[in-house]
Amino acid sequence: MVRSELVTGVSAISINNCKLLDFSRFSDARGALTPIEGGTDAPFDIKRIYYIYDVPNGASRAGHGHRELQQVLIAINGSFDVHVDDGSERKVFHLDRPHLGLYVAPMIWREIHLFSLGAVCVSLASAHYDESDYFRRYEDFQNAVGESS
Ligand code: T46
Repeated sequence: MVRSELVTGVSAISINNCKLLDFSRFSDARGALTPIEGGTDAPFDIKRIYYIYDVPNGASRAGHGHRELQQVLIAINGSFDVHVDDGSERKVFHLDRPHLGLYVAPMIWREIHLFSLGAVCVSLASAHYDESDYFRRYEDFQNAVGESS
């Protein structure tokens, strides 16, 4: 089964659309390698990659929602907690392995907390950077969820 089958067909706004993806690992005496291909391992074509690093102790990132953007978040080093919220329910995913990715669906509020020392968060994104895709205020996000239900 391709990864995209895990997330297609679920159109309602729900934290249940957010899934942990366990990517392949090729390990041998030299170490390990994890490949991620857009459209199969990641359930969308990857248009952008960015990473978050040098996070000071106690700092949090994100704290916003996206209208259309799909993402996969990976703790490529260290660990952190991703809080996902669909306007009524909230769930926390602890990411701490470079072969584990969290698929974050559109219309999900996300916050990232508890970065370990040296943690690096890689984000694979389905679209180029577009500020108009963001909900920067939680009330705006909740209103949009209400309008679409
Ligand atoms: C998300 C979490 C996990 C760009 O110019 N291009 C980019 O692709 C991105 C992502 C950001 N920026 C600029 C915009 C801001 O001036 O970088 C600055 C910091 O961005 P932001 O405050 O949005 O960073 P985070 O860590 O709060 O959120 C980011 C992503 O924006 C967001 O999509 O889900 O990482």
